[in-house]
This record gives sequence, structure tokens and C-alpha cells, in this order.
Amino acid sequence: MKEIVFITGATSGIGLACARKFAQAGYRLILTGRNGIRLEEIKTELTAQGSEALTLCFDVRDRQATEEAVASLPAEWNEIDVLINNAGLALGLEPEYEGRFDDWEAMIDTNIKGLLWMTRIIVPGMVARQRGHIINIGSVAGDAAYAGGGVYCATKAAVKALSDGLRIDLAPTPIRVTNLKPGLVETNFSRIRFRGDEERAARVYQGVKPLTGDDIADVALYAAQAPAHVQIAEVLILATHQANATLIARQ
Ligand code: NDP
Ligand code: 8X3
Repeated sequence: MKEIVFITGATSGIGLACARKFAQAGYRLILTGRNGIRLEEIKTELTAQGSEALTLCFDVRDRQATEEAVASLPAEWNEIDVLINNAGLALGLEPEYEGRFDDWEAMIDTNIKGLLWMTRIIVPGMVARQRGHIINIGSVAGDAAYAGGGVYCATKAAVKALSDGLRIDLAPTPIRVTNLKPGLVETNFSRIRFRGDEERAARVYQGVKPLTGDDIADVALYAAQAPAHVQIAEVLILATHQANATLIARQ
């Protein structure tokens, strides 16, 4: 039986790249996100290439909707082998004392609470089967705060703490936990952070060759396919001219 990967935020960027990469590697795919039209387009693309895919359209901030979506999985789809907790976002870059309450709630509810709901709902089945792997998409932003990024950075520091805590709790089991911490990846991330301001979003990637979603998906797939006794616990993945969250040597 082919392994099943469940990807949150599979409609764009890193999540979409993971969907394509894991599909090529022969996984069955559960693709999730809020954009139902994109989900169906991606399912059509991947099934046309011979992959098996199922879509679930829900908002990870909504615990009840998340529980109902996972509960709706048919029996032949509910033994999840790999959970990729990828759905997430940054909103705004204002100083912490001027930030918007709604932005903070969206980031905390998506990046921390959504990841926790998914973990709490899916990992018990992995424990019962004594098989599974959780890949959380953290960030270099979780290593140290940067100007205007306090709340986003705090959510990614939380992803590290939650990944470490889960790894401790699962140590007696064969289940592995990976925290992938990308730096600059060119996706919709900056467009969303700057509320559709294309020029400002483009400036983030000016003068430097950023990572792509594919670069991150390669590492996720490597971690998932590592031998069973090898746990890729944490990986910091940076563009060559990026040294940390704040130092980028633009050419
Ligand atoms: P994108 O904006 O391209 O993709 C974000 C994905 O998350 C989309 O598929 C979106 O789907 C989904 N998503 C967002 N909010 C929700 C929600 N409430 N419920 C369900 N799905 C949601 O950005 P990236 O691919 O760059 O981001 C993916 C992850 O990578 C995030 O956790 C981000 O913090 C992290 N990251 C990104 C970096 C970068 O430089 N790009 C660097 C380090 C980490 P939909 O709109 O359909 O809901
Ligand atoms: C996204 C990377 O440095 O823009 O997590 O915050 S950064």
C-alpha cells in the first residue's frame, strides 16, 4: 500500500511544491487549504499524472471544521503516514506597539493553534499504528526576532517548541518529528504579508536568488524517506547569500 501524506496549505508555495514532490515519489495525497477551486485544479493536475489525491477544504483556525474534515476521510484514506503542517502566514511588518490585533490573531490562530489542532487530531492514529512522521514548517524567523516581525517570529519560535515537545513525547515510539526552518522562499508569502502590494513583495527578493518551494519540498521528502532509524529533527535552509533572518548580502 502506498503511503499517505496529508499537507496543510497545499494550494500554494511550499505546500504545493510538497504536493508535487511527494506525488512524484509515489505517495497518495490529502491536499488541504481554504481555496477549494485551487485544490480541485491541483488534484486534477496530479491525478492526470497518475497520482491519487483527495482534497479537504477547511480553515485550520476553525477547530471544529478541522475535526470534521479529518473525520470525513473514508477508511481507505485515514491511515496517514506523513503530516506536513505547512499552512501559515505573516501579516504586516509594523512595530509591535503599532501592530494590528486582527493580524496577530490570524498569525497565532493559523501558525500555532492550527498546527496544534492538526497534530492533536492526527497523531493519535499514528501512535495507535506505531507509524508516522510529522513535518512542521517552522522558519529562520523562529531563531531570532527581527524588526516588525515580533509576532510572526514568536509563532515560529512556538513551532520549534511544539516540535521539540512532540519529539520528546513520541521518543518511545517509532514516530518522527521534523522542524524545517526555511529562510527566504519566493512564494505568495510576501504578497500576503503586504496585503497584495506587489512592488513591496518583490523588493523582498531583490538582489538575491531566493529559495523556491521545491527546495524546501526536496528536504521534506528526504526527511520522510530517510531510513526508519534516522530522525531529521531540525533543518535550517537558507539561500546562499542569506546568513540569518536579518543578514542578506544582496548583489
Ligand atoms: P503561501 O502564501 O504561498 O502559502 C500558504 C499556504 O497556507 C496556502 O496554501 C494557504 O492556502 C495556506 N493557509 C494559510 N492560511 C490558512 C488557513 N487559515 N487555513 C488553511 N490553510 C491556510 O506561503 P508559503 O508557501 O511561503 O508558506 C508556507 C509555510 O512556510 C508557512 O507556514 C510560512 O510561515 C512558512 N515559511 C515561509 C517562508 C517564505 O519565505 N516563504 C520562509 C519560512 C517559512 P489557502 O489560501 O488555500 O488557505
Ligand atoms: C519566513 C522567512 O525571514 O521572511 O518565515 O520571516 S522571514
